[in-house]
Amino acid sequence: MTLYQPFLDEGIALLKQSLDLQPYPIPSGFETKSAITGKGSRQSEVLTTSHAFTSSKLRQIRAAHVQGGDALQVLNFVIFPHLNYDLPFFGADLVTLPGGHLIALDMQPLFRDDPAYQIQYTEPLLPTFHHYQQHLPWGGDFPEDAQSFFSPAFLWTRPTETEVLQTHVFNAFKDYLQTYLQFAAQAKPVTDRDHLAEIREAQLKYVRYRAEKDPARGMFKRFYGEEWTEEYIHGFLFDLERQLSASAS
Ligand code: DBV
Repeated sequence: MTLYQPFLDEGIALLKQSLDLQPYPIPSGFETKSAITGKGSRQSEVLTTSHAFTSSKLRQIRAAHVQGGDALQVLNFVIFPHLNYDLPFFGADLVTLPGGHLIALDMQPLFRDDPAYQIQYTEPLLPTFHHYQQHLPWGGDFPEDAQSFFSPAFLWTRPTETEVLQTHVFNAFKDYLQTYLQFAAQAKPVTDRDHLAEIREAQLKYVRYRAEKDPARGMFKRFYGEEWTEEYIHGFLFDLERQLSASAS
């Protein structure tokens, strides 16, 4: 069963409807990766596929899709805007492990504590958030140092019924992405030098945090080894620093 394939398909379809979508290069060796886990009759394949696009306002739209049977399904889907837009990040972390489902859905702000920014990029999402929160209760503890990266519309839940993923979580994913695409459609390029510097700083802070604390690191290392994993994290999943140093040299 590939629980999250419909999310990936629907996400890409929504992107295509509203963006001038182009392919974003995936470093070779990372488009698909497979490993066999377990022993004897319990052997199974864990397949990770990568998907990536770019548009005039969105620097990197990328997804990592891990498929390893009923008890191992992950879709991590993130949008990183170009550095001359003040758009938030779109982030979906849809995770199914032997212990259950874990869903994180948000538009992560560049400037969390700026009231004008909140009015522009968080408040419009709050009715959607409150609607889904009725069906998707707060998922409990999560890492303290991650809190400053999430918006007040952070949907964080641990559904116990798989059906909830196919209904409420699927609808929430579509609504969050659609709202994000409306923000992107309205966004105007930033030209102020100081503001551009702030955006760059906030983007770097975010990707550094996510690369350093990637909760999938342990899983990827077990399946595919340390070298592949670190290269995947820094060269594809959270590649901003690499991209900036490549364009500076
Ligand atoms: N998470 C990623 C990427 C993944 C991924 C790139 C490609 O950022 C998967 C895969 N997330 C993934 C897996 C787990 C989680 C958990 C496999 C389970 C780890 C485990 O239990 O072994 C949101 N994801 C989580 C958790 C959170 C998030 C809070 C629980 C982690 C914990 O309790 O330690 N999304 C994640 C996050 C940010 C975000 C931390 C920060 C800004 O956007």
